[in-house]
Amino acid sequence: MFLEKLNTIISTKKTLLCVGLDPDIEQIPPFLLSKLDPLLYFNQKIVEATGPYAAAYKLNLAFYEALGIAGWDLLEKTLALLPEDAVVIADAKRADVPNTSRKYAEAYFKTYGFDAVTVSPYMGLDALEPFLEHEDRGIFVLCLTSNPGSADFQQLPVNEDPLYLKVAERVMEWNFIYGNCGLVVGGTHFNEIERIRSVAPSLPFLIPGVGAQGGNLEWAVRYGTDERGLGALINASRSILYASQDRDFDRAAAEKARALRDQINQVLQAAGK
Ligand code: NUP
Repeated sequence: MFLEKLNTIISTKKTLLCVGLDPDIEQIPPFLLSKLDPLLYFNQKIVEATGPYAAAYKLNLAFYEALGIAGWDLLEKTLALLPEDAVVIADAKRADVPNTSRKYAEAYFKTYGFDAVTVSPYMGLDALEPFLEHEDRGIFVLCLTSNPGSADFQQLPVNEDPLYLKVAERVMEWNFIYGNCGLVVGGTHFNEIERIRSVAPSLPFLIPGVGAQGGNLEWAVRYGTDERGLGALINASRSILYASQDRDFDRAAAEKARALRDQINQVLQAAGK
C-alpha cells in the first residue's frame, strides 16, 4: 500500500524531503550544454547526489512534455535512474471524465510505473475514481495550492468554510473507501496547513513551495506531518536543482538537500515528533 511504503521509507531514511526533478535547459549549468544529452546527464547527477536525503522524487510532467518526443524519452530514462528506496510522484494535476481519467491512470501507473500522481478535485469523485481504483498507488488531490491564485477559488467561502477545507473533508471520506488518498497543500500558507491537518489527520500531505517560493518550513513540517511525524513530503525543486551554476552543481545540490533534510528533522525534534 502506498502510505505504508511512504512511511517505511520516511522512517528508515529519516527524511521527509521530496526532490522535484523539474529540469530546464535554460536553468542548468551552462557547461552541461556540450554534453550529448544535457538534461539526462543533469537528472542523473542530481539523483546520484540527492539519493541519500530523498524520501521521494516528484517529476513535474510539464518539464518533460514541453520537449516533445525527447521529453518522453527523458522521462522514461530518468525513471530508470531513480532509487528503489524513494517514492516516485507524477506531478500531472490531471482528472477528466471517467473514460479519459482511466487512460491517464494507465499512463502514469502502468506505462510509466509511478507510485503516485497529483490530481485536481474540480471534476469530482467520478473523475478521480479511475485513479483511486489503483489501490496500491497514492493519489494526491490539490487542496490548497502554493500560488497567489489559490485565493481566486480555493479560499472562497462555501457554507462559511473555505472551499479548500471542503476538499479536505471530502478527500477524507473518499479515503475511507479507497485508503490511498493524500492532499497537496502549499507550504506558503502556514496558518491554513494547521486547519487542514485538523480535518484530515491521517492523510499524507505533499507540500511544495518551501524553497524558491518562500514558504515557511517550520509550519509546513510541524502541521504538515501527522501526529507521529510521518505522512508528509516537503518538496523543493529549483532551490536544490540550481544550487550552483558551476561544475560542482551536484555537490551543491547534495548540500542543499542534506541541509533541508536536517532542518526538517530539527523542527520535528523541537515539536516532539
Ligand atoms: O501548489 C502547488 N505548488 C507547486 O509549486 C502544487 C505543485 N504541484 N507545485 C509544484 O511543485 C510546481 O509545479 C513545481 O513542480 C514544484 C515547486 O517547485 P519549486 O518552487 O520548489 O521550484
